[in-house]
Amino acid sequence: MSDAETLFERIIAGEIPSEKVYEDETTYAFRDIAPQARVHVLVVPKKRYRNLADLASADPQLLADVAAAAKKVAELEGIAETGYRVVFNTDRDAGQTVFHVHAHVLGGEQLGHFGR
Ligand code: IU
Repeated sequence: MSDAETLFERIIAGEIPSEKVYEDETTYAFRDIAPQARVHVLVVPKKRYRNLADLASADPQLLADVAAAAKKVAELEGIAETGYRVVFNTDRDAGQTVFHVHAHVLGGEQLGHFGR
C-alpha cells in the first residue's frame, strides 16, 4: 500500500495535521492543501473504499453519510445558499491521486461552468 493510499487514514487518525471543518461518527472533513476555489473542503469516509463506485456498491449508507456531511460542510462554510459543487474524481482520466474515496466540496465564488 503506497503512502497516497494511507494518507487520509493518517489524517483522520490525527497523525498528519489537517484543518478540520467537520467530523462525525463515519466521516471527516478538512481543507484541501491546494485549494481550487475559495472554499475547498474534502469529505472523507473514515472507512476506506477506493472510489465512488466501490463505496456506492459496498456501503450505500456510508455514501449517504458523505452526502449529508457535504451538506453540513456547505452550511458551516456559509455557501449552502450561494451554491457549491461536489466532485468525486475517479481513476486515471479524472486525475485521482488519493485512492481513498473523497468528495471535493467547492464554492465561495462563481465556479467555471462546463458543457456550455
Ligand atoms: P483527487 O480527487 O485524488 O485528485 O484529490 C486529492 C486531493 O487531496 C487534492 O485536491 C490534494 O490537494 C489533496 N491533498 C490534501 O489535501 N492533503 C494532502 O496531504 C495531499 C493531497 I498528498
